[in-house]
Amino acid sequence: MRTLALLLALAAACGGGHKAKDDAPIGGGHDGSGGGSGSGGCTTPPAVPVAACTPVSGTTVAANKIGQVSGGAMLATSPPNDGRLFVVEQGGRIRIFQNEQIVATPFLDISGDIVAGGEQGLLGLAFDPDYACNGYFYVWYTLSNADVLARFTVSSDPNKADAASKQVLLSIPDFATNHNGGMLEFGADGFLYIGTGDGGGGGDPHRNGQAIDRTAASCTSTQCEPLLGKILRIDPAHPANGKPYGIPADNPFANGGGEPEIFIIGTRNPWRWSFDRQTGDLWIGDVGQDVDEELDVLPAGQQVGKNLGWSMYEANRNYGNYTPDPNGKTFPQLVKNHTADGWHAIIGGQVYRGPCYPDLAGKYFFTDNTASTMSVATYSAGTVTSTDLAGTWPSSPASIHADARGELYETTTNGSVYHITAGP
Ligand SMILES: [Ca+2]
Ligand SMILES: [Ca+2]
Repeated sequence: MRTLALLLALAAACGGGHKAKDDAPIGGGHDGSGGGSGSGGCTTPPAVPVAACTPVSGTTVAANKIGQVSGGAMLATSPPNDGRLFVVEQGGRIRIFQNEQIVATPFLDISGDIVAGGEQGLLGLAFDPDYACNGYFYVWYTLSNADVLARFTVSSDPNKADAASKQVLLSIPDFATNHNGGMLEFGADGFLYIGTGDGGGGGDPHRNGQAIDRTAASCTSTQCEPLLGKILRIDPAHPANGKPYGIPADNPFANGGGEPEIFIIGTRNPWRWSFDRQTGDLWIGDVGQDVDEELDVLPAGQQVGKNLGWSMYEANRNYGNYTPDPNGKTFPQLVKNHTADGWHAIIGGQVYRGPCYPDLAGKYFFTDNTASTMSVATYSAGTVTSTDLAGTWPSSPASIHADARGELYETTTNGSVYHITAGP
């Protein structure tokens, strides 16, 4: 399975989050999320307006380091329309960059309340589509035996969260330290999407990837957990039926047949993924087992209930846990091989939709935790075309993700934060 270096490298890798609204299609009103269930009529301006930039032409890409945090930098993201960049430290703190300068005092510090190290820690962050009005943000972190989704609220100081405001929305039992998911993002529908890993160990020993129904005979072992190995979707703005969130009406099992939070089935460790803010297409980097890393693209309108195959398939290959049945499975758009390509843990990214480098528009940037490439892909008519850019790029990447504007930032497991830029 994976090398020690890889494990150390990224909790991300094997293991396995979201941000909220800032990922939603940009046209939607709140920086991302568009209009969904949560977005009422919030008209409060953001705490810090977004910085303007003079557009620069050209497609010569660079990674411009803007700063450093402590430990692993898991993700960079922003509240809707807000000029600040929030960086997730694996150890449990969230740091703010303003005008690409780090703010001395952490926004949040929950390092005493989580388990971090290896693939564990504070792994994901998403801001509510109505953050400017309600101050809600969502984090994903690990305990020794669970993966937790919690909501916090900002304090009266816009650069400080209220650490006492924590409300746990989900706590999913998890039997192993690796494969903990961690990407969170609000869609244009206003719902919160949550990526979970298969729990870990290796080879999906409890067959969580394909498990959908807790009461099914195939899921009666004590460590079968159908909410693992999935992308979940919930409605935090409308709690219902005794849960601190609602279930979107068109979730595949909203009316039975499986766990109602499930949205996409059969992921191994979808560590980093995002929506294209312009098209609504969902780009998922799902970390592979022994042979292949995979990139899945689910076009807008073709996402509900899709089954990405794990652990019946690793990418396009029969993994061996089941009699293979391609019926109803969605196979990857792009595969990177451990031997031929030197990829060992794909780091999903985001489609560039920012204002500063217009010639990058529509290009998806992604990488691999071991190969440390700068890879660029486009999607058209069901086909992904990709290339690895020449040059030396940041080592041990953990994420590539957008701020409120759609500018892309790369973070690494050694704590570096880079703005992806372009020029002639
Ligand atoms: Ca785990
Ligand atoms: Ca797959």
